[in-house]
Amino acid sequence: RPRVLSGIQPTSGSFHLGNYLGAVRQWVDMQTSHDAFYMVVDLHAITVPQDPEQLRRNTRLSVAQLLAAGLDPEHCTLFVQSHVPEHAQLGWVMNCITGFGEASRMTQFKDKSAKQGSDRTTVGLFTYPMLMVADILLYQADQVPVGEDQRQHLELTRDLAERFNTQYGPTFTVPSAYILKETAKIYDLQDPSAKMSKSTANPKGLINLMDDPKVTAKKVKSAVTDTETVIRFDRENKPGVSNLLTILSTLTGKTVPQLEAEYEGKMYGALKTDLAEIMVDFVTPFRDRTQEYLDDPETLDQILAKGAEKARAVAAETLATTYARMGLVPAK
Ligand code: AQP
Repeated sequence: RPRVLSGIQPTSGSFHLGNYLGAVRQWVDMQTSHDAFYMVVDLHAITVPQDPEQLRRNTRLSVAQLLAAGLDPEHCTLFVQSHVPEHAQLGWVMNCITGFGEASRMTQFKDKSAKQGSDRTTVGLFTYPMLMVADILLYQADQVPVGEDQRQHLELTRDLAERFNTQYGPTFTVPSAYILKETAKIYDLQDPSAKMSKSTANPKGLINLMDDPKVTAKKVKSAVTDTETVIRFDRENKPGVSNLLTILSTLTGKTVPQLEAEYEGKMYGALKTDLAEIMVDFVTPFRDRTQEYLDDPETLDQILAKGAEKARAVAAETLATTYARMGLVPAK
């Protein structure tokens, strides 16, 4: 079975709809067809300041949400990144084979550091992509299911894997990004030209899965559309309506043309009301399941302990080979 690896940050507490449709949903689908490794990337989270108590809480909340979304520890390896020290260790190696200019070209770093200002931007944020490369290469992953915003980091992963393999001999599987065209980028409900993101200026555009379902319904109903009245998919000219159709299509399993036919002659209000209802039906049991996992911390800890053990077995082997290939003398 091909191997798959992906991660999600525990930074915002609640996952948002973009995280779910762009990534986590694919994780769930792939856990049975692939040898799957999924993790909550807390070492990535600390590239920006975190309150310790909140980070602890959000890490557990993230694990609970992944289980609520359908990850099954019997079918996949689910763990917390910092429980497997090899991530930081291989991350260092990746830093050492990356050019400074090359790392400086990462657009996510450029965007985030421009917003934060250079005094508040950490060196950790700069080296974030190389840690992500290590996350992936440690497991010899074939595929990495992510949203469109991660494409450049995946390109870097391929470049570094090839570079290392050329210089030191075949060591890493060169992975490919697994990005589903339809849900690669879910847009902000208030600004459908921007990606839905936890760091949005307007929280009304962001659907958090852990929000009160009433709030979710309200946000859907006040989504920005356009001045036409036709419900049709046209990303260029009708980004708001197209985004709503994408979300509805993914959650119902109906195709976009099917939905266009269904809503022919209907007003935007009808589309929003239906989507609001579908969203509420989705998030209500999701929140309940998440809470159930949170209420049972012992089981959660057991799942994570088992996951870390399985992950470490693979990661340690890759790290040892990497060190040996580079000429580091093994400890006796
Ligand atoms: N809007 C999105 N559409 C599709 N996929 C998305 N992802 C994120 N936003 C969208 C995908 O979710 C996975 C986890 O991402 P992450 O750990 O980087 O989460 P995050 O940083 O908390 O998400 P944000 O909102 O994207 O944060 P900021 O605002 O900091 O940039 C990834 O696979 C990602 O592609």
